Amino acid sequence: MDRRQVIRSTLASLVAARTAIGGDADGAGAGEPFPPGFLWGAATAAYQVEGAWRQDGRGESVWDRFAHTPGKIKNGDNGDVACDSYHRFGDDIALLRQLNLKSYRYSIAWPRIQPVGRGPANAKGLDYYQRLTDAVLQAGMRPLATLYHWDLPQPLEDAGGWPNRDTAERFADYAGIVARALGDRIGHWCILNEPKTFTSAGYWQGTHAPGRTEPLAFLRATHTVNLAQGSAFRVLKAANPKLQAGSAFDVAPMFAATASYADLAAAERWHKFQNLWFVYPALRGHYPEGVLPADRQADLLDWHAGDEKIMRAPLDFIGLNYYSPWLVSDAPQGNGIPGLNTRGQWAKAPGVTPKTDIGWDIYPSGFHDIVLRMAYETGNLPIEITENGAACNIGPDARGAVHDAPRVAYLQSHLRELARAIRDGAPVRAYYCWSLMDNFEWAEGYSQRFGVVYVDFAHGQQRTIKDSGRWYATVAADNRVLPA
Ligand code: IFM
Repeated sequence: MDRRQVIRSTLASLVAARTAIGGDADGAGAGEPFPPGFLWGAATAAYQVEGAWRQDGRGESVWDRFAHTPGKIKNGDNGDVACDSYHRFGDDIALLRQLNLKSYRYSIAWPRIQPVGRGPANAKGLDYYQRLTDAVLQAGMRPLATLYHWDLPQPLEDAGGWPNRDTAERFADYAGIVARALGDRIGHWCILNEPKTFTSAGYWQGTHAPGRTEPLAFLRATHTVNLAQGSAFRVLKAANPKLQAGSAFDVAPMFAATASYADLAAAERWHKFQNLWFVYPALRGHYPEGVLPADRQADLLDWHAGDEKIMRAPLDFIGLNYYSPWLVSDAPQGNGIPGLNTRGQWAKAPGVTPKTDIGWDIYPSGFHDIVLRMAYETGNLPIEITENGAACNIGPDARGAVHDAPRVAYLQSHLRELARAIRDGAPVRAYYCWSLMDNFEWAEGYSQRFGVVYVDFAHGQQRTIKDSGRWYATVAADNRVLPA
């Protein structure tokens, strides 16, 4: 067997094993109630839904610049208008209510608050988020606000971006402005969304804004982001000691491609680098052992004495975003990151697991596994599933209805696995599907639809609840996962 065949057969046997023990089987968690008070919600992010990119004093972000650069986004799309949620947030909150949801996760756009990334607050930007938040509260929902869902003010990128340590201080200033203005009404905060993805796609692979392909800058960006996370945590608490703060970490179970020692070791290294790199600094004040040689910390990360105190933050909860597992194999040739013991590469498993329309593996029991693993890694901190969902690009039929059965199946199978994880002891208290509505899917533009609500971008932004939305509404109402 060549390596590709080995990977395929390994994943095939994993799938078979899971099914045999009930992990993916239809009966797992079916009809099982979630804990009383479990919070059902839906998530969006500012650049993906708001539009109004130049309105009311908003400054330019790295995503405006990236999306306006020809060739960066599929079909030349951008977030200039997106779902026009800036003007339609009342309609969107009404949709959340129709879906029986009790929480809305949305993000605050830094360039609306500080148009050039530093200096005084833009009153109109703050006013927008005050109105949005008040509307969420009036609808009887809990707001969960994300401080950073990737829209770095472009002037800060021009000054070096996340690889520049100063960006951590700028972020803390921004967090302070927002916390003082909104900390009286928003009790729950995600400081960062997916730090792994925005640093690696933005500074290493260059597929996301700001589109840089500089491995060392990427490593330094990760460290600045960890400093920013710790500083913002303290600033939030200073504004209101009662509020709860965490971050939304994108995590994936790392399966070794084969049972060889080399692949097992690579999978473990990759777990530390991809799942724990932004968690341990906050909870323990250091990076996961075995990845970063101690004598390289200063030059690879631009580490200064005392950084362990800055990045440490006793997060109140952990947000987890789960979509797909990774299959990891050793990569003797290295992976282009200098100095770090991260040797390894990950792969999808062509032809083995089903895929969503964006091409991501569908592997529900991986959700159970990573939730439990992260519960263990974080000492059983409360967990909120801050994102989970699928791209499914089915549009309306002749009568305008959207029968997105593959998304229903995806959500159903994953929620059953979540129920199983809770039964196995994971302290999960909330779940947000990604996403409330179809929106700007970063480098994929509008080509990938993740919403449980359809958005007709070409014809007046009309919103239509999909079959998946209707099904999810019954889950939220009954607090249990029923058959579709
Ligand atoms: O759309 C994104 C979101 O912004 C971050 N998490 C993954 C989603 C799907 O790619």
